[in-house]
Amino acid sequence: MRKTRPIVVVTRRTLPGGGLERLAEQVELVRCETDVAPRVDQLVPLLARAAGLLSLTTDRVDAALLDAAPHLRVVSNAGVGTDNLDLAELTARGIPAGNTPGVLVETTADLAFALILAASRRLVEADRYVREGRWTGVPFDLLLGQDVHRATLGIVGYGAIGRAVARRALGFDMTVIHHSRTRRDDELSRWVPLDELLRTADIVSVHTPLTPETRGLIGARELALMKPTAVLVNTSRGPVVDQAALTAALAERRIFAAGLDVTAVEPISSDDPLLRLPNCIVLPHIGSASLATRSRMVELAVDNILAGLAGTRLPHCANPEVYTATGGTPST
Ligand code: 8YV
Repeated sequence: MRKTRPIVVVTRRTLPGGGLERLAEQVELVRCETDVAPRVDQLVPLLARAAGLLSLTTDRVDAALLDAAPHLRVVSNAGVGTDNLDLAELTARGIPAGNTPGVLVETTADLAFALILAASRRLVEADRYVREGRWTGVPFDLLLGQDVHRATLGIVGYGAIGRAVARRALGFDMTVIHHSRTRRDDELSRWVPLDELLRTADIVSVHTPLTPETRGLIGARELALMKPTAVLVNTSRGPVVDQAALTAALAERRIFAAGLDVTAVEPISSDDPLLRLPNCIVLPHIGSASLATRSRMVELAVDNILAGLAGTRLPHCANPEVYTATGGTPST
């Protein structure tokens, strides 16, 4: 008789790459029939017998959801951010949670740099100008932007992605400064207090995870410290920046422009005032969205699921304390 396979719920119909096919060879895969985050009432009925949950960073995994999954042995997020997971609750229940650090660093840094260039040089506005048939002559002061080369780049949150952006900045002869919890200079960049960074930088790029300490880190006071010519780029999490304060600063031209891959609420409402501002670029959270990188993220998420089901340590565990808190035996 064939051994019953553990049930793993995946919160999407499909994910890029071959990871899910590999997973399906070893488990009973239950897919949510949706391409976007499922509603809780869609997800809950699937979880009753689930041993594993493969989630994305847009799926909230909290106590209420976990109550519906009494047999869960592992949660695996296909993403590096874990602010969608209640890690304390998972640890208390002895459930290890995986994430996918490393593989998306360079792809996300590419996008941050694309936003730095696009917002500084007004690329989206310029493209619209051409498409709207307004390119009928070339006024000398047409779409004047800010230079990126030799500018000062201020990186807020100096982890792997922040450092990858700093490396790219060297090719543009930029001066790089950063602010992070750890006060440490390196060969790429000098640590400075946040206020000094905001006053000095021509371009501010945000790369902190979302935590209680970083929520609203860039608010009205911080925006007021920035130069009127400054550009703000955020590819981390929307709530790190106070969006109402940013909207006001951009509308009143107190800073030059913003490039956002993330917003306070995702998806952003189509009538959000931010979308009416010509000096703001808004992307639909595509930082890690290259085919190769998203495929690798799924592969890592699958590795984490399989390790969790086998009762071995997850290759990338976001709550390693689960192994000590439960005396080395996470929930089985
Ligand atoms: C998301 C991200 O995973 O990894 C993260 O933390 O924010 C992204 O890479 C991606 O948008 C899929 O939800």
